[in-house]
Amino acid sequence: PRVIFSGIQPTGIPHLGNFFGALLNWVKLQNDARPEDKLIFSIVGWHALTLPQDPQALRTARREILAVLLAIGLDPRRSVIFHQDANPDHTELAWILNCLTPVGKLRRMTTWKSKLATSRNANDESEVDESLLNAGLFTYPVLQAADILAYKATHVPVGEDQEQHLELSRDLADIFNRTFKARSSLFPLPQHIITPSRRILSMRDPSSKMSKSSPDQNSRILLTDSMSAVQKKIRSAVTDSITGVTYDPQNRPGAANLLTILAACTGEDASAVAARYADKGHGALKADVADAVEEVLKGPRAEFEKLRGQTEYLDGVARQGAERAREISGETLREVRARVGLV
Ligand code: AQP
Repeated sequence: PRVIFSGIQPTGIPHLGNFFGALLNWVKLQNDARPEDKLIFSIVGWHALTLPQDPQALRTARREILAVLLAIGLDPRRSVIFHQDANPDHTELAWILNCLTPVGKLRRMTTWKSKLATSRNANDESEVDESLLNAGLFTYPVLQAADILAYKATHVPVGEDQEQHLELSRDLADIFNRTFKARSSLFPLPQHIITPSRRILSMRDPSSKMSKSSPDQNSRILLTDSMSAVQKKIRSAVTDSITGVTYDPQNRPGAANLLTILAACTGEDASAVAARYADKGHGALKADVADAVEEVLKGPRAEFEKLRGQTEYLDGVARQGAERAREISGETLREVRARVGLV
């Protein structure tokens, strides 16, 4: 049987990028799973802390994101849905894995390198300055490995950008298995399930991805946005001044992004969608994208509105999810402690 694990950070309400890049696939995996498969989905609060978070905003995001996960169709009777920060097994395992992780491996992570590249010495701009970055950001991939290995996950649905982190999870599983040999290996090596959809870009700046934490509200379409907000954001999406519509992500990223979104909504291929708009303008494309997005969002939005005020129900789902998560990870951690010599 498969054990599927994935996570999302409570850094704000999920947007269309999160939906097509991750969440929609979680729901599909859940609905297509065999009865013996385990599905574990985590809201990873400890990961969010690697960047500065306003405590009040974090509290709200934590609750709202749970409501969004339920609203899009994750079912707490079928999937374990829980807050990472309600299960200390993750941090305990992360510590043990930290002690097996070569620093050099973490320095080679592209996510770390790109953070480093933007962190410049105030006196000498040509020099990167590590002292401006926190250690959590550096060991983030180890915590991610702990998230996965605590449940002995076999399959992890992630975007291509996360492939290197998953590779590290496999390495750490292998290092642990070899360092603490017993009759059998403790950890299976987790495989990825690459999410089929393309990356969704910012509506305001198509050179960057759509992101929860961009300061520009109009750059992202939230899963809970009203119909008029969706229409407004799509109408004002940055495209180009070339006549006609073609799918050319390299030279026309804004228009390509709209085609990607439309294709994701209808389950088609972006170039096939583009062919239908060859003789039309951006205006017609935008109107259809807005309609298609509305069609996708209206169900989840209504469900979210219903759920968001049901604090007791949401707290109950979170509590039960954490209990079920701890049952599974608790078993792993007992084995880990025994192998390491901490009993
Ligand atoms: N623009 C995107 N297009 C496709 N997939 C995306 N994901 C994020 N942005 C896009 C996928 O969403 C999942 C959950 O992501 P996360 O919570 O770990 O956040 P992130 O990847 O760092 O990006 P966000 O959601 O925009 O948040 P912030 O701004 O806080 O960094 C992942 O599977 C991710 O690939």
